Amino acid sequence: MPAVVSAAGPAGELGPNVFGADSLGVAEQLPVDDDEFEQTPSAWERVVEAPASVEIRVGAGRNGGGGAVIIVPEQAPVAWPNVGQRLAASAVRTLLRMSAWVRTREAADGYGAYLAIDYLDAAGKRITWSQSGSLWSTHDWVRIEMLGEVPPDTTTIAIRLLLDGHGEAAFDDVSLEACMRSHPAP
Ligand SMILES: [Ca+2]
Repeated sequence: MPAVVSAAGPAGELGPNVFGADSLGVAEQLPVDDDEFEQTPSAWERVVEAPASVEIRVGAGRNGGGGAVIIVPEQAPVAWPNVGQRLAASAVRTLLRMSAWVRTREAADGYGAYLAIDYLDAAGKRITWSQSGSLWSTHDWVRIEMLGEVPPDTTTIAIRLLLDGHGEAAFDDVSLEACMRSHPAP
């Protein structure tokens, strides 16, 4: 008789401590200014060097509304043009969940379009960062989500929507949540 191997793995591993939505605890929505890119002037900071461009404009978003669009022409260096904004940091070890809708057109030559959170100390120096998976080539609107954890000494975070590469990426409907741990940090 061949040994029977369960595709689900040892049953003993499927206990209450399996990582997943249940382990994130209660999520609290954090305020993101102009999260739908519909305000003028917008609270978003644009970080870009010509000939790349970052614009917040009507028609660039979902359903014809406002959105942020990053365009990097072929002759521009591959860098990290982005729209971002700073917020006071949640407590150390808080899990953050950020999401946004993203669309790309012929994104290539780099990591692609993605989301990131920078963790900054009191002097404004970046301690580290978290980033999402990326989208490239040409894709219609898709929601990208990422998780990050606030490291020690963080006083400010900066959320960013980026395009590393050539091509075009548009972003809309940004959400940021703090997920309270069910167990206190040691
Ligand atoms: Ca919008």
